Amino acid sequence: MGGRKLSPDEKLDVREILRDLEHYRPRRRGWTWREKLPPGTTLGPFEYKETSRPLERSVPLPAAKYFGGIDPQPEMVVTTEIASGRFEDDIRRMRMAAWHGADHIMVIRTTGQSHFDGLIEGTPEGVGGVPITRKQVRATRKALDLIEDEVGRPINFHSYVSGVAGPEIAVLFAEEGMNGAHQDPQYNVLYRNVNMYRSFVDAAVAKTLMQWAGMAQIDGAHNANATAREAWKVMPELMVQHAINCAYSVKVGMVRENICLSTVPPTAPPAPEMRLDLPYAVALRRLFAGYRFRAQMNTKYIESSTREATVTHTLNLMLSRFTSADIQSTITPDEGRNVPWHYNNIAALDTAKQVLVGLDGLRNMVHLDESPDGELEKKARAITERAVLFLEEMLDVGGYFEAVRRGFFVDSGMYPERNGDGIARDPDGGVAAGTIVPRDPDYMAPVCAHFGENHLPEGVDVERPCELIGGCTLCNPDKIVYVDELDPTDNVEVRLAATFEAGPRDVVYPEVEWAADRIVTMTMFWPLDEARAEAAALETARRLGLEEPKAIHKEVMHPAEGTLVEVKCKVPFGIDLAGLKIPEEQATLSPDEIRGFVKDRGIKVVAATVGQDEHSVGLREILDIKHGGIEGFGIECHYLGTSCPVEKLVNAAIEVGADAILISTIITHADVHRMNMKKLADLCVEKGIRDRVLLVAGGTQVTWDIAVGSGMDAGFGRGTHGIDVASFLVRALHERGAVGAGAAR
Ligand code: Z97
Repeated sequence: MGGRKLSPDEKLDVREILRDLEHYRPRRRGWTWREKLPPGTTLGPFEYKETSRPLERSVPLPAAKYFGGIDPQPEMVVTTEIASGRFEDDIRRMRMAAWHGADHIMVIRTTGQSHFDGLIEGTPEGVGGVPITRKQVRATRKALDLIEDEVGRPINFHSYVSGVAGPEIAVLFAEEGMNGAHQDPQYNVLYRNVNMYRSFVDAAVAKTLMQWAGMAQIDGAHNANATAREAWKVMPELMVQHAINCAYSVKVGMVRENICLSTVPPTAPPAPEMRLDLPYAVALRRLFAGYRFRAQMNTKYIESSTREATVTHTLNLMLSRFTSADIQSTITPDEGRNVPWHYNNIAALDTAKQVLVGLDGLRNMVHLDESPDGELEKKARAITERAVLFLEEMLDVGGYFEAVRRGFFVDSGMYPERNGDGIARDPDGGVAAGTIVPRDPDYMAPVCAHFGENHLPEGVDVERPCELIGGCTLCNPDKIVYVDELDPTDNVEVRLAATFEAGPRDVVYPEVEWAADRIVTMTMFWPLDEARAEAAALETARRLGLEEPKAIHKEVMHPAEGTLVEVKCKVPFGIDLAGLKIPEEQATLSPDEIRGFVKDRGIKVVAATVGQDEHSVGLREILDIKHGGIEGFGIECHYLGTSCPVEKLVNAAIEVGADAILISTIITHADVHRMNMKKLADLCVEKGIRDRVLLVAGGTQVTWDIAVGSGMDAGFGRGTHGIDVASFLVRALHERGAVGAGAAR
C-alpha cells in the first residue's frame, strides 16, 4: 500500500499503516483551506455561488442520481469529530468521512488528556478514553495521506493542546504534522483547574509552536456554552473569552488567518432559536472581523433523538449560511446517546453538505434586516454592549486573573446580572501552582520555536538555537525518539488479532464503532406506555437471541397509545461470506438515461390486471406519473383496466403496436397467476408477436423466477417501482436493437 494510491474496492490495511511507522515523516505542515470556485461555476445542470473544487472520489447525496450524480462541495472546510477509542478503527471511519466531504478530522478525547501531567509515550490506546500518543498521531496522519490522495483533497488533522503538558503536546503535534488544534488557556483555568498563571505561560509556548507549524487554532469559548446552566445567558461572556484568546494569540505572534473562534449557536428549539442565535452570530462576526470562524453545532440540548439533533443542526447550518463560517463543524446526531457510530459521523456530514449546498447563494436573494431599529440590529448591539461592559469591569477589578478569582466566568446570569455561581479559581491554587520558574540569565534551550527566549552567551551568534546541537527535533526529525506501545496485553497488535483477524477471514460481523463489535439496532413501536414498551422491546431482542439489549431511545407517541423504542444489541454470530447468496444485481438506469432512450425511440405498453383480479393499485403505481411510474419517463401507457381477458390485451398490443404487455395479478389461488402468464405467452406465440413484444408480470407474490418460468420476460414483486420496470424495458429493447420493435410493426 505504501506510496501507491488506494483503490476504492480495497480496504485500508491497518497493518500496512503500522509497518515501518518509526520512519514515517509527515509530508507537510500547516492548515489547508478549500480551493474555492468562482461564483457562477457550473456543475451538472446548475450554477453555484459558494462551492469548492469537487472531490475526485466521493459518495454524493442520495438524490444526486436525479442530477447526473453531481457532488458539489461547500466552500467551507467541513469537520467531523472521531474518537472511538481505537485509532485502528478510527482511520477506517476517517476514510468514509473523507468520501462524504470531511476535510477536517478532529480526534476528540473521551478522557481528559489535560489530567495527564506529561506527554504519553508507549501507552496503550483505549484505556478510559483516547490519550494522545505519538503512535496514534503518526499512524493517523499516515493513513490520512493515503486517504487524501484517494479523494484528491488535503485533509486537516486536528486535536487538543491543553493541560500542564500542553507545550509538550504542541511539540509533538508540530513534529508530527498535525494541522490544527484547540488551544485556549482559559480552558485549563476554568474547566481543568490548572493554575492560571501557569496556563498562560504554557499557552504562550504552545501558541508559538503552533504558529511555527502553521496550525489553525480553535479557541475554547464553546465550553462555556456547554457548561452554563442557561447557555444563551453567557453570550456576552463568550465574546470576552474569544477576545482574550484572540488578543493573546496575536501577542504571541500567531497570524489572524490561523486564529479561529469556536462559536456555537447558544439555543435550540423549542427556544425561538433564530431570534436569539442570529443576532449573536451577527454581533460576533462584526466584532471579530478579520479572524476565522469555526461554526460548531449546538450539542447541549441533544439527548437521544437523532431526528431532533438533525433539525437543530440544520438550523445551525442555516445560521452559517446567513452569516458565514470558515470551518463548519458537524456533531454526530447520536452524540447524546453513545460514543458516535460510523454511520452517524457520515449522517452529520451529509446533513452539512445537503443544507449548505441547498442554501448556496442564499444571501444573494435574502438580506438580513440590519436597519438600526430592527430587532436583529438592536439585539446584536445589546449583546456587544454587554460584552464591552463585562470587559471593562474585568479591567476595573484588576484584570483577567482577578476576574476569574471573583467567579466572573460561566455565571448563569446574563451580564450585567450575576447569580454568583460562576467558576471561581484561586490564582495561587490549582494544578501545578507555583511551578513557574524565572529564566536564568544564561537560560538556553537549543530548540526552535518553543520554550521562549534563549539568553545566549555573548559572542555566540547562531540563526537558530538548535544549530548548537546539530538541530532540534523540529529541524531534524531523525532525533525524535519513537516509543512504541509497551503494554503487552493492550496494544494495537493484540486488538487487531482480536477483531479484524478474529476467526476465519471470510466470516464477517456487523459493526458501528469497532471492528467486529457485532452491534445492531432495532426500531420498534409498541402500543404501550413508556416503561412497558421498553420492557417489551428488550424482551423481544432477548427472545430473538440477541445479546446485551439496551434501549437507546424512547419517544412517547401518546401516553396510552404507544411508544417508539430503539434498541441496540449484539448479534451472537458472524456471517460466513462463502454461504451468502447474492441475487443478481438489477441496477436501475438513471431517469435521464431512460428518458433519453424513450425520447429517441418511443416505448408503448399495454397494461391490465388479468383474470378475475380487481387489484389495480400496484399496477397503477407502476404506470402513473404521480407515483414515479413509467409514464413519467415518456412511456406511452394504454391501461385496459381490471380483470381484463388475456385476449383483449394481446389484441390491444397489436392494435397500438406495443413494445410490451404488462400484466398484474395478486390472486394466486389455485396457481391462477401462473396460468394467466402461460396463457399470455402462448397467445402471443399463436398470434406471431412473441418475438416482438416483451411480456412483464407483476404482483405481490410474483418473483422473477416464477414469471420467467411461466413464459414471461420479467417478473416484479413487492417493492417494485416504476423505474425498475422502465429500466428493464429500456435494457431489453436496447438489447433487441431496432429489430422487430413493436407488436404491429
Ligand atoms: C469541540 N465538541 O467542538 P481534554 N481544549 C479545548 C477544548 O475545547 C477541549 C479540550 C482542550 C467539542 C469537543 C470539548 N472540547 C469536546 C479548548 C474539549 C480537551 O482532552 O479534556 O484534556 O481537553 O471541540
